[in-house]
Amino acid sequence: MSTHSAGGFEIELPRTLKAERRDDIAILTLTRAQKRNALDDPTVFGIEAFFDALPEDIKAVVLAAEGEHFSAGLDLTELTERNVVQGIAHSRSWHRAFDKIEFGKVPVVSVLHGAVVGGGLELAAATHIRVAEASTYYALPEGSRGIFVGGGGSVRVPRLIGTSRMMDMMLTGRTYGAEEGQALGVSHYLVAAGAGLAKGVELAKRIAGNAPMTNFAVIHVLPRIAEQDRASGYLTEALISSIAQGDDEAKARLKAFLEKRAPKTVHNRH
Ligand code: 1HE
Repeated sequence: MSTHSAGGFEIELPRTLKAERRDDIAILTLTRAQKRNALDDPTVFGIEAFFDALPEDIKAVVLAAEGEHFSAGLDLTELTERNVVQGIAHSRSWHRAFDKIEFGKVPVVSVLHGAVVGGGLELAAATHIRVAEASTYYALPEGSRGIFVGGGGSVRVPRLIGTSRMMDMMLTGRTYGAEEGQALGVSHYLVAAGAGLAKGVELAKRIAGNAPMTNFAVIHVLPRIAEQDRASGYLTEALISSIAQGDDEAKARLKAFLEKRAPKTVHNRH
């Protein structure tokens, strides 16, 4: 694997990835446009290494992609060589890498455009906030390729759009466009062509300004509560809300509001 050092980060990345620092946020970009950002092993391992090694002073990450498409999914040239045991190990390596995003150190905003298909959708689904440009479309072509999702898609995508819609996508090759994806809740923000990165950075900066404890609770605790029974959920909520309140940062922010030094919660247009 040919590697290069990465935009001020103490890590070697494969040529298919680029990292950049902007104050307290990082931008990780897929740079394999000539292969439509197909995800080969070095790229997936690079994503894992990047999120593993994220420095403490980075408070949010933007995941973007060069070229016309966010990602064409799994690199299909790698697929023909694997036996069953290797296939399981490969799928588990994607789970490990994408878990580093979903249950990592900081919130991750993905910026989508063009094809967000197969493993590309699995990758996007592991991020916390999705910004879609108008060119975005979503597909799960695994059905037509004779395979199955292996990057956590069967766990994450039904949580976004429901099992029945995912079945339709996989069985019939149904695709969803950017507006449909927005209506279904795949993306949180729908923006014009070319406007995704600026929006993603704006959102990441806002997220980076939150108390770290709140960001931790939102990405680590909220999804766990959603999977608990009601009684356990209420208890977990009581524990984490009390922990968050007890943090000095929360006390300072509440004091600032009560002393009229903090912004009010008004409706903001997106
Ligand atoms: C690839 C891949 C790939 C492109 N693996 N090489 N994913 C898919 O089934 C989607 C497959 N890709 C496509 O349908 C199309 O490439 C796109 C609609 C995304 C873009 O079309 P287009 O016309 O812009 O590009 P292209 O001419 O098809 O591709 C350009 C190059 O990228 C070409 O290589 P070249 O050497 O001939 O220039 C393509 O072969 C290459 N390329 N996509 C490898 N996916 C953990 S399990 C997850 C399971 C999945 O993700 S299955 C879904 C796989």
